[in-house]
Amino acid sequence: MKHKTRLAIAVALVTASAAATAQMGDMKGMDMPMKDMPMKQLPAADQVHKATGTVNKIDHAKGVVTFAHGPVASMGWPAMTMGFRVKDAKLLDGLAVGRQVEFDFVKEGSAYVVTAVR
Ligand SMILES: [Cu+2]
Repeated sequence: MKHKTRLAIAVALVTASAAATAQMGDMKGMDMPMKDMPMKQLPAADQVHKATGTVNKIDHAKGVVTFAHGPVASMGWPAMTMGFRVKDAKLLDGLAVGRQVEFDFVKEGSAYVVTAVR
């Protein structure tokens, strides 16, 4: 009799623990999309982002420089190649294709605008 009770408790415990594990698994699954939710990660509009990159292309007419840039943690960006507008056309003067630079940029509407190059 005592044996049976113990067994029942053991089974109940295992079941409860399995349920808890399953639940944690579910929560873990939910954790990912929550972390990726853009609303929480959206940087402030006037935030200055810093990046390093190699100049890939310079378009003086459009005032656009294309960088192969490294990851930008403040934007949640991986490394990629993309075009940036420049705040001031003079910023393009010191650039040359292949040159490695550090640069600052801000988000202006849907565009990314370089504000400084070092
Ligand atoms: Cu990018």
